[in-house]
Amino acid sequence: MRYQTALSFPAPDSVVPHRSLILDTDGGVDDAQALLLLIANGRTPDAITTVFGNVGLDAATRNVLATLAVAGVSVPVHTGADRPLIQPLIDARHVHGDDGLGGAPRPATTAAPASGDAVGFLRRTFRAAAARGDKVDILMIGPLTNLALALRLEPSIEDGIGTLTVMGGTVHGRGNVTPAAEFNIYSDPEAAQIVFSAALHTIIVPWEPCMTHLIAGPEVNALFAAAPASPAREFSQALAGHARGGIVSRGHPDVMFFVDPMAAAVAIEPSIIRKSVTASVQVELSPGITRGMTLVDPSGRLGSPMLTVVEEVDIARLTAMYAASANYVPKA
Ligand SMILES: [Ca+2]
Repeated sequence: MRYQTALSFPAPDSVVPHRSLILDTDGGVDDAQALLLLIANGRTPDAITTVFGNVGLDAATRNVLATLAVAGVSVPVHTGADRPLIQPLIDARHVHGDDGLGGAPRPATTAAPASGDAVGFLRRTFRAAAARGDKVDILMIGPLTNLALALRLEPSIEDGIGTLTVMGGTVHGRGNVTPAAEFNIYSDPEAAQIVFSAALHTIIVPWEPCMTHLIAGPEVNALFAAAPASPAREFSQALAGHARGGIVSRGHPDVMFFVDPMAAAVAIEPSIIRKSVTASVQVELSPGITRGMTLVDPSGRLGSPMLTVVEEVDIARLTAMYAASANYVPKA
């Protein structure tokens, strides 16, 4: 097995052509924000796979197709797993609203999914990349079920997978859905364990830094006030409004946390990472209060591949990348 022990960052964008990028998403509010950030910053995913998570699979797929329609871009969307590998389904509609987009205004028409076989699509794509000596990047911002299934069915696709960027888990053991576990991992711990055990170049954006990289509500207002009026602005502003409203309703100040958009920014511009730890990461699978917890081991004693766990990014650059999505005007 090839273990990744250090990150080598790509040269500036103008020099090296981008690798193809797949986005795997569970269709929540910050997933839509992440997709808009990718599009607005010139890295529209080449394909999208959907998964259950923040909402059910069908709603997640609808939300992705709606976001693409608002942004005026056409990307093939493959629907994937509708449930975890083993455990019962949980969701986060209490955070993302019943529709998963916090009631953001939807476009009148959307495209149809390209297929109902995300796992087959991932296998074919990575297999083909490996065969031509290439790699395809993947950004995962929901439960890791689709990639886990693909890796289990066809382990050799590891050779065609470029950088895997994951929003999920914790670095210091402070979760959100439980005191120990973060939602994306807790939603399918067995899947996460399979993915984190694979010999891949993996960057994890865990929960705790998502709580220290934020933008104040009035700054969000200023961004949108400066953006040209369009259905895209209205949609994006509604997503931000829902995210902020949820935070305020829990008794916190008016801020918006960068969660999935932070992982998206890291995926397309890893040079924004300011602080990270290189560590084995394994997932607690036992029943009980620590199920779904990510154990982060910089010593390497766990013996599994060393991953990069992000602790801090360039907040000014992250904010600028989000601002680009606030200012994004779909091409006619
Ligand atoms: Ca998500």
